[in-house]
Amino acid sequence: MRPRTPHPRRLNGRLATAVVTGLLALAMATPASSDSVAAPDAERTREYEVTGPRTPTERTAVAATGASVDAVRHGSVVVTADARQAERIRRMGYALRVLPGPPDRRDGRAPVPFDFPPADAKYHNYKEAMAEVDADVAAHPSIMSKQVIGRSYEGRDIVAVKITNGAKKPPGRTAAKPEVLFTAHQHAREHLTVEMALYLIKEFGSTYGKDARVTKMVDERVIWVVPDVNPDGGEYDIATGSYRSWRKNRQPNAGSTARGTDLNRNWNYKWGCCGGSSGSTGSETYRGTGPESAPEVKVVADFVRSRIVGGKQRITAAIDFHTYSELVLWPFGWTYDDTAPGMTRDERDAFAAVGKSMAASNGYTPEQSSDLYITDGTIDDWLWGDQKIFGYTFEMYPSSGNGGFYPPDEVIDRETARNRDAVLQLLENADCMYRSIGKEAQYCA
Ligand code: 0X9
Ligand code: CA
Ligand code: ZN
Repeated sequence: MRPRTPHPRRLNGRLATAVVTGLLALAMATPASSDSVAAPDAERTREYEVTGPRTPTERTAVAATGASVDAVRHGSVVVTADARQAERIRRMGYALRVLPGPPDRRDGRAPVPFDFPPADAKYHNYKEAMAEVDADVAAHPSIMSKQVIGRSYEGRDIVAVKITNGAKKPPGRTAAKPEVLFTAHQHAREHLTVEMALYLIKEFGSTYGKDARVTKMVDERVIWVVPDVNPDGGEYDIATGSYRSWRKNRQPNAGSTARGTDLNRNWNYKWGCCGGSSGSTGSETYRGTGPESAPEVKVVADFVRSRIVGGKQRITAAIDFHTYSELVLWPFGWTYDDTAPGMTRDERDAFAAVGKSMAASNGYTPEQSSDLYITDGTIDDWLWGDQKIFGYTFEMYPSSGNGGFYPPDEVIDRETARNRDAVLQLLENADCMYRSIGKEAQYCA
C-alpha cells in the first residue's frame, strides 16, 4: 500500500504527497521518532507489573501517579508508566517488574509506513477501515448510510454508520425507533476495537433478512456505529511498523513536548472531579485543558447531542469498546458508590441486570467501572450522567497478561463474533432497559 498523508487537512495535492513521502522515508530511517522532534527519554513509557495493590482505593492511588492502569488482577496491576510515574509507584512501596514491550510482528520484512506489520495484516489501518465501511454501505444501501460527523485534530474524517430499515416501523409503536450507539478506538493502541466495529457493520449488513434477531433489530432500531474515534492516535501507533503502545490522541499541548489528551478523560461530566485523571500533559491519562478540548471528543459529543429530537434523546443505550481485560463495565467511574446523585437504585439495577446478562453470553466479568479504580471524564459517565443513555464500556480480549493490546490477527474473527450475542441483547433491551428488572410498566408505559 502507498504511504498516506498524515496531515490530510494541511497537506493536499500531489506536491504535498511527494513531500510527505520523502519525510516518511526519513522517518523510517529512524524508527524511534517518526515525528520531527523525538520524544525525550523521560517521556518514554513502559509496561510494568505492579505487585501489591489489591483494593480499588490502592489502584486509584497508583493511577493518580499519571500512569494508565491497563489490567487489574488479584493483588497486582499492569500499568503503562514513564520513568517518573514508575518511581512514584515504587515509592508507594510496591514492587515493579518491567514487562516486554509490544511484540515485533514484522517477520523480518521491511515495514510499510502507516500499515500493520505483515503478520498482523488482517487488522485495518485507517484507510483500509474507511474502505471497508464504504464497501459495506455500498453493498447494503437500503439499510446503511455513512455520515462524516467531523474531523480529528490532524484532519481525518470521523464517520458514523447508520443502520436501519427506514421503511419498517416497530409493530404497535408510534414513537420513533430507539437508537443504539457503538463507538470504538478512543485509545490508539486498542486496535481490536476497530475490528469489533467493522464486524458489527458487516454482520448487520450480511445477515439482514437471513437472521431473525438481526433483521428485527435493523427493522426496529436505529443502530449507529462510530468505528474510529481516534484515527490520528491509531495511525501514529502503527506508523513506523513497530507498535508504539500509544494511548492518547495526537493533539499538541501548549508549553510541553508531550503530545496528546486521553480521550476517555475528556468528556463533559464531572471532568477532572475526583482524582480519576491527570492535569499533567505527560500523563497517560491527561484530561485536556477543559471538557471536550479534544476535537475527537467534541465531534462525538456533538453527534450524540444531535440525536436529541423534540427535546428527547433518541439514543437509549451504548457500548464503547476498549481492550483489554474481558470486562463489561457500567457507570459511575467517578465514585465508588453504587448509586449517587444522577443514578437511582432502579437505574443501577437495570445497568447491572443487562450488564450481567451480556457478560453471561461473552464470558466477560461484569462490574461497576469504579470497582477497578476511579476514573473521571469517561464517555460512559457522560452518556449516563449528561444524556441518560445506558452507556457500557466493554474491555475486550485478552483477559490479562502482557502484550494485551496487541493480540495477533488470528484472534480477530473469534473475539469480535464473541460479542455478537451481547450486542444483540443490548439492542433488544434498548426499547426499555427497565424490563430487565421487571419494571417495564413503571418506567416504559
Ligand atoms: O482507563 C480507561 O479508560 C479504561 N481502561 S483502558 O485500559 N481501556 O484504558 C477503563 C475505563 C473504566 N472506567 C469507566 N469506564 N468509567
Ligand atoms: Ca497473523
Ligand atoms: Zn481503552
